[in-house]
Amino acid sequence: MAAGLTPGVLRAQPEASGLGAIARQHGVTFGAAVQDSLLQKDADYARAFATEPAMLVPEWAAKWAALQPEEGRFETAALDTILRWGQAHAQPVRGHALVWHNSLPDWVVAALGEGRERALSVLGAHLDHVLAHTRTQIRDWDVVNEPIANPPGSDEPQTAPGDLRDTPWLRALGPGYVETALRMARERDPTLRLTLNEYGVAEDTPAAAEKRRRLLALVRGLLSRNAPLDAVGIQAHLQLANPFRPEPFAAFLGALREMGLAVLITELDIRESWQAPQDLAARDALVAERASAFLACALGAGVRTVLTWGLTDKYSWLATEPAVALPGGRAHRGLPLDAAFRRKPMWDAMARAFRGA
Ligand code: 9MR
Repeated sequence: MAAGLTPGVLRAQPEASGLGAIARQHGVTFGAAVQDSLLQKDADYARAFATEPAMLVPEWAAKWAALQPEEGRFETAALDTILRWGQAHAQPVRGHALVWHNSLPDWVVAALGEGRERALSVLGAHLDHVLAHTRTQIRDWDVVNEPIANPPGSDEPQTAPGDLRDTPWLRALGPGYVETALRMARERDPTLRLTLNEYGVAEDTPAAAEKRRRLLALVRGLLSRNAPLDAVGIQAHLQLANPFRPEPFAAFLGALREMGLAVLITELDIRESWQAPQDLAARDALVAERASAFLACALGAGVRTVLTWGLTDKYSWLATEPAVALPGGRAHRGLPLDAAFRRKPMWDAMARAFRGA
């Protein structure tokens, strides 16, 4: 210890290490979703991304509409910005997302309506180009995102019957589309980690319990047919309005791990409820408390990779997406840094959780 400094004084120094460095010391990888344009436009944003994460995932730049807006015209400049940043900062990049019903350009939706052969050829061409382009740097992709249908009682329940979400992919290729996409990815890159990513499976609600059951059934079926699947991503867009209880979530994570799969937390953020207290400290304490409970459970069940969906409240989809915004001009405080890039109690809660991992 430096002469003349008591431990109390040392503790009072602001912590220089980011969450990524803290997590790494305890065998955990912490990452965050990033927007390429902001890295170039906002120096505070760039500083936060240089300091905090040890892994990146593009919030937009690796989606279909970003990568192939017109058939055969591939646009990788935005993704390349993130890949270059990742290389410069020793932050590996994971890919999100190859097969999804959202952020699909109209031409893909139209092509998927033109029959199975056309759908397979469009998917194959996308995988050929994208996986070749990212091969040396992206070693983990969300191959299929959000395949499970929302059960009754969800925010956006699906009316069509079945465990799988009704999407252009399902309509074009049938329920085997998840397996087909995984096999096509494996054929193109035998050592790529293939991940299925899903939301709405973390909380203690009947809808989440049913969605967990559906996801486990899908995964069991895939593995029983020897489909190539390495990992499951749990998005974890948590809501304080929903209860969280560790037991059912830990049992679900345990079931996935017993099947030999890695489990990642891929998109953590925490939405407040309409009834949230007005007082900022009280609001932040509730968010931090949920982050603690959730991460203690996930890390205790063997999760070793945790990504938040952004770093700062300033640019969070919780602020920009009208469907999830809070009334009265209040902004959600669901990420580790506030809108002025200051560390919040959620940051402290995450650091503590990583230290306890
Ligand atoms: O945060 C993302 C937002 O900026 C995009 O407009 C939107 C559509 O591409 O996707 C948001 O990210 C979503 C992610 O890709 C999948 N899980 C839910 C995320 C929040 O909606």
